[in-house]
Amino acid sequence: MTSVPINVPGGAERCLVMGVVNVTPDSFSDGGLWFDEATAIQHGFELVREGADIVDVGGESTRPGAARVSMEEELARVVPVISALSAEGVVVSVDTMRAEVAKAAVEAGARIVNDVSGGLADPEMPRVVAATGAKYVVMHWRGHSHDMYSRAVYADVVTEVREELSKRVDLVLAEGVTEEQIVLDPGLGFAKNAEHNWAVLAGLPRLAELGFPLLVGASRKRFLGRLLADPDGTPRPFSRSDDATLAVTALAAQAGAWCVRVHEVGPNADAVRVAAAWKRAGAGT
Ligand code: PMM
Repeated sequence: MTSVPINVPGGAERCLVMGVVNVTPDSFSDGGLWFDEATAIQHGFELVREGADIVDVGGESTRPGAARVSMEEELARVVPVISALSAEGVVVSVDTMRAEVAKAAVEAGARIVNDVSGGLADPEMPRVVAATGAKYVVMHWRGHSHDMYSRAVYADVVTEVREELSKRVDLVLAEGVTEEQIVLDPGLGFAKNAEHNWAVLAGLPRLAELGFPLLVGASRKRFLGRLLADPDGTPRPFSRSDDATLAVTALAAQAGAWCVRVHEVGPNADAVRVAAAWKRAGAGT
């Protein structure tokens, strides 16, 4: 397969929307909801109807503290869902850190490999992605979920994320991935506390200077719940942080993000259209 740009109607003018289907029993905000194969497939189609340009299918939770699943289990969770969605023309990405899962997913029709470890968890990943020609989301990551907060130490988070992503880019290019395949993601919440996440969002233009499209995954993350905490300090539950996600989406789109990864697709699809209309009007003045 050769490298294909993700050709989505309107994609050139607006930020894309990636809807999440976590085929897991334990993801942070939606664990267990789409664990059953048929329900996961149905949910994927529903996200497309709501306006998702891409459906991200994952079989391993990356929530803080999560334990890893076996490769066999991960394959069994994601491959049938990816096959069913891809067969109907849905642009699917696979959320995996394993090269073998990525390979099977692309064979099943996935066109994007979303590797939250940016190739660090499985050294085979860049070579495998290079051979498939799929788009490759390289996320900033410092280690597995069980102890990632101990790595949330930065003198200057934006500079360090930028440098570490740049090193990952050099490595994946050396393994045969092409520049056209690469999308970068600052990895909100991955080895980052709330303050780091806000700094990274404010620093998106500096990350964009690396010259690659940017994906932003803020949806329902804890730093939003912390921002909106009750006066007694109780964080807002993720189930009531979708409006805050929308605000991040609009601002990220305005800052030039290529794509936002979200759980609640409909309102976010509206938000990226609002941001695009605003930008178009600005370009005409
Ligand atoms: N976040 C999660 C999972 N996969 N992929 C990318 N590229 N970026 C992210 O920020 C990201 C991701 C964790 O979120 P979830 O468990 O709530 O889906």
